Amino acid sequence: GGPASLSRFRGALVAGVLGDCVGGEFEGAEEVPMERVLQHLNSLDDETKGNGILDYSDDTAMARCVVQSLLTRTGYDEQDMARRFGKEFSTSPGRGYGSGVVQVLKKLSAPQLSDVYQPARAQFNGRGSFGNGGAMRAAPFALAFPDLADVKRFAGLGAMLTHSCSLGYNGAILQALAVHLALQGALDPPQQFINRLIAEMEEVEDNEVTRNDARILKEAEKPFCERLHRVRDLIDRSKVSIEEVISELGNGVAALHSVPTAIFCVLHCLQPRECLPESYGGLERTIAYSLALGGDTDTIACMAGAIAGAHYGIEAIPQSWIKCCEGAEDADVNAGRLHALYYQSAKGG
Ligand code: R7I
Ligand code: MG
Ligand code: MG
Repeated sequence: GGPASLSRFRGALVAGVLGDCVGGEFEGAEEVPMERVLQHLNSLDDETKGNGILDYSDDTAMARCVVQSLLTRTGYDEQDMARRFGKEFSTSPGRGYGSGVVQVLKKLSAPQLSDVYQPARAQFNGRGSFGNGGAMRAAPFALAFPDLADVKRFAGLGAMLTHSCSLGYNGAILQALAVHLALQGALDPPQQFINRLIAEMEEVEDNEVTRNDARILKEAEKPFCERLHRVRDLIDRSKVSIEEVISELGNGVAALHSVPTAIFCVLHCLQPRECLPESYGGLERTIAYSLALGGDTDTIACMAGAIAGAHYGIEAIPQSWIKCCEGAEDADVNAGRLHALYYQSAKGG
């Protein structure tokens, strides 16, 4: 479809859910041979397996809260979104949440809470979390707001409800930016796409808070920009091993070690790759490749899936995969609603 077509909205929201659901199998695994990844993905096509459903995890549970809040409030409402996170956690605490964020979510479900950003600020001795929990649920912000400045502002604020460290919420901004640009059809050529992301993140990371967090955590002055330069170097090379990707970009639970990685997965898989079946299209390649990195596979595949889905559109997603994943059909319906909200906002209404 063309820029910001319904197909791209549906692709983004549905492929994010798929990445989470199929990635759950390997979360935390140190080494995942591609053979095992392909076996896992092939089993989704196997009707005789009795239509086993793969459950979604916290990534999708929280993204659903973001979607519902943006739709119900027709925009960003911090009180409403915080309340939904708290309620979702108290209803289904077993979705695999990060060990720290659980404390925040318990506090967010308390009805007398007035400053909804306060619980997040109390995390990790007052420094706030740099986990990827803000980034994993950032895609819907790109689907609700047509204006780039709004996407950045609200993706950041929405992440701060649980992640008050700049290395956490800036990762959410980067993920939302990537989905926003992919939705416009700006993912290809990849060099240009990365340059756009770097230019935007130069601005996002140009402040005292970010510099201070980076200093304390012994990272580069603009940590996400530095990682994006590494992504650019890696996509320039004809051959890159999985080990190199992991050592250069990471595959861990920190936003800094997973959002640039997810972006790399999408760009690397724009072309056919030797290690992946010829029958796979770009979206299938992206999901498979993300899982083969190991580590935080559900979250990296979820974020890469959302970006790739925005680029390729819903038609690129195998029906059999959609049928196997909890929440995928819901995501498809909600993508249509976000599409309507996006165009309502675009008209200034
Ligand atoms: O970021 P968060 O919501 O976790 C998301 C991850 C995804 O992979 C999901 O799929 C799920 O599995 O969890 O949860 P947090 O607890 O805020 O952060 C995740 C982890 O990052 C923490 O449990 C810590 O191990 C680590 N972490 C930190 N460690 C030290 N100092 C995050 N921030 C810090 C920190 O400041
Ligand atoms: Mg998860
Ligand atoms: Mg995860």
